[in-house]
Amino acid sequence: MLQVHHLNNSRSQRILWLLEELGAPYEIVHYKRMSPVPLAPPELKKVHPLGKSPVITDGKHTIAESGAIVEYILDKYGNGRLRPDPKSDDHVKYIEWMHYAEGSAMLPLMMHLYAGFLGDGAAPLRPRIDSEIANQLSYMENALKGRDYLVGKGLTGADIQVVFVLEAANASGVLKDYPALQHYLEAMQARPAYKRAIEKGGEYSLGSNRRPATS
Ligand SMILES: N[C@@H](CCC(=O)N[C@@H](CS)C(=O)NCC(=O)O)C(=O)O
Repeated sequence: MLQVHHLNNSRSQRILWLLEELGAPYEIVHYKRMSPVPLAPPELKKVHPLGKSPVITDGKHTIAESGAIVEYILDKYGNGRLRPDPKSDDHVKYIEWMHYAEGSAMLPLMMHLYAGFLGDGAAPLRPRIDSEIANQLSYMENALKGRDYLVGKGLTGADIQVVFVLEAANASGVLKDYPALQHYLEAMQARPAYKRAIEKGGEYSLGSNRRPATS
């Protein structure tokens, strides 16, 4: 059976949510962030050399990187659900959002997190980080204004990718000025499958990762 190697307070919450939306069978193998520095425990490196989460194992496959995992699961268990028809224009937009979440949107938020550890020493970096966060959040805010989903008229894997970004932004306190993003995030978090995934995954509080040398 498909196993999700799930780290508390992490991106692997996405994968649990996806599997709950699909009603696909899976098992969770739990890993707990270490203390006082909340990195992943070394056991995760036995599953995949990067030692990060999410990682899934399914038969002969071990797959890291959440976007790749979402696509693999949709290919194998989706039966056409949660992504647009591959021949449609929406599919082109879907691919763009899928890659955008980790490829562009997360970077300034991670820089914000790390800069926070440096205190005043990070002052020269702040304007660049803040303007890039505003650039990314404004882009998503405009895309979601008046819409329930990023692409088409229903949930897709791209929403699942982007929602983690917004949760990270929220935990950093930078989502206040973006009403469409807040509304979208609340609607996603109210979905029954999202809530089931939270119950099964256990602790999920991204604010608790805000200590030195974590990701
Ligand atoms: N781009 C990767 C990022 C994976 C990643 O950095 N995961 C974090 C959790 S959100 C992690 O495992 N951090 C623990 C560590 O680095 O020790 C993905 O989307 O899967």
